[in-house]
Amino acid sequence: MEKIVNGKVVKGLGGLYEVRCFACGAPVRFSCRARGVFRHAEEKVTVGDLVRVRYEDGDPENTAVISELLPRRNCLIRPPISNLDYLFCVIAAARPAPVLETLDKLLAIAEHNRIEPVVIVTKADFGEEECRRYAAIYRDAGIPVFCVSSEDGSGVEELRSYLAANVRGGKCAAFAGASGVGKSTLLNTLFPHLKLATNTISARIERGRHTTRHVELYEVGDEADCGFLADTPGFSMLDFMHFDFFALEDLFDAFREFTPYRGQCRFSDCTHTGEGAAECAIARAVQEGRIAPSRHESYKTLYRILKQKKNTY
Ligand SMILES: Nc1nc2c(ncn2[C@@H]2O[C@H](COP(=O)(O)OP(=O)(O)OP(=O)(O)O)[C@@H](O)[C@H]2O)c(=O)[nH]1
Ligand SMILES: [Mg+2]
Ligand SMILES: [Zn+2]
Repeated sequence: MEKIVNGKVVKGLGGLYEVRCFACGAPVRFSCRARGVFRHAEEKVTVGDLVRVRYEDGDPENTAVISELLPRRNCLIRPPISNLDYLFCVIAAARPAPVLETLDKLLAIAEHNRIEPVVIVTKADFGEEECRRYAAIYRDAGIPVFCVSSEDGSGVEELRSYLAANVRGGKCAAFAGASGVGKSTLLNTLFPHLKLATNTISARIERGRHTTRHVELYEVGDEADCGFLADTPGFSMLDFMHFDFFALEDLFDAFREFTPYRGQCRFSDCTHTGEGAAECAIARAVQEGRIAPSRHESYKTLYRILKQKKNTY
């Protein structure tokens, strides 16, 4: 007899998906392919997707297929994952040196998709001073920040408590950021049973070696009330010119600390890209230390790219 159950895609490699099912009997995880209807790009099954799995009772191993993709709340391009509640944006205090512009782009993508952003500064043992400086920028912006070290364990318990309180009850989160910042190492520190592969960073270029190659969701917390947490491959840039993360019109709202100043500039069509504190409430806030200069720089860079894109296409 044919059966249909709902599940969550926790891994996808070479067209083979692992689906964790909720309301099913004996088999809790299915390994299956998607039915032909999903061949269109926009219909491609992604880790984090909620799907329906169809199988023949008695032979689920050989007959299970993903027969339907259920509506998504959000779907990111980089890292490729759907239905996120939290995005943990990971930078290292040093080695590799953080690129705040890339971090700000990632945070903006999370905001735009209504995913709660959290910043993690790893390798605190490499520089407490740097840690504090980066943490201040994001805390002042109203984003939760954790400074941790997998080397000496500092900050790990605090992050573990945050995860236990928030990433539960089916909630879904991902660690994202540049290669070598220590995403997999930190997941291993928090959840030793995961035993994820990690690698040293290149001494010559002080960058990671792209050790993690696929997105995978792991069940964390109490079994009866678990959440899902993904490790993802590192990336070095977010190309707003060639990927449609969001449009120029969405930019302002993607910087949460800007929104209290909405409508307070002298001209209603202010682009907030100038330095004139008399005209622009954002420029004034930067000058008076209420918005971090680096955040305004990232905004201006994104403004330029999205404006050029709008004029080109
Ligand atoms: N000193 C120090 N080293 C760390 C810390 N966390 C990670 N590392 C080291 O950083 C290197 C890279 O760590 P990974 O966990 O593989 O980095 P990743 O972010 O998963 O990298 P990709 O999978 O390539 O995206 C390893 O040599 C780790 O031992 C830390 O808190 N302190
Ligand atoms: Mg990794
Ligand atoms: Zn302005």
